[in-house]
Amino acid sequence: TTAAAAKPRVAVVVFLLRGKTVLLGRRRSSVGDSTFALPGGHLEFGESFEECAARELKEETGLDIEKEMELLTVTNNLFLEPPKPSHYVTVFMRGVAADPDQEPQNLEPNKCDGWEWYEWDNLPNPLFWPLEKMVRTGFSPFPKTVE
Ligand code: 8DG
Ligand code: MG
Ligand code: MG
Repeated sequence: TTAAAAKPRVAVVVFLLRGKTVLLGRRRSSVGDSTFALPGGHLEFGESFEECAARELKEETGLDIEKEMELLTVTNNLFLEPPKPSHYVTVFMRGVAADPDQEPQNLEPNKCDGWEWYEWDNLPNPLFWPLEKMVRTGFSPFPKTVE
């Protein structure tokens, strides 16, 4: 498909927080290969954002997430790189693991090198650029604390 014939798609990704850390994995994909990204994937027909986030997290890491999630932001991302230009409206959710002792598994090793917890002020490099762009503008997925 050419970029003009293709349609924008909706992706839902999730900041899974554990203490001061967030879950990231190094991508294996034609889009953003070898960069660190959040768990997530394509919104399926009829799904809520929360359902999609929970399903993708489970498929990719085996982890369960608390039902209460927040929608943090939405960004518009154009990936013009060949061979397959794509356009995603990416919905960023936030949630916490249902069981803090549950460890992530790399359930899709063809798509990811493995999942690790990273501190927000010590993130790995390079980040997947939609995420990098947010970090550079000062975005944080952690709830604001009252001074
Ligand atoms: P699926 O078949 O499981 O539905 O898809 P997937 O293989 O899990 O898709 P994905 O590439 O992980 O996510 C879909 C798109 O979401 C990805 O191509 C670009 C967009 N996206 C962002 N930021 C992030 C991010 O931090 N993580 C992930 N996984 N995708 C992201 O714009
Ligand atoms: Mg997926
Ligand atoms: Mg994915």
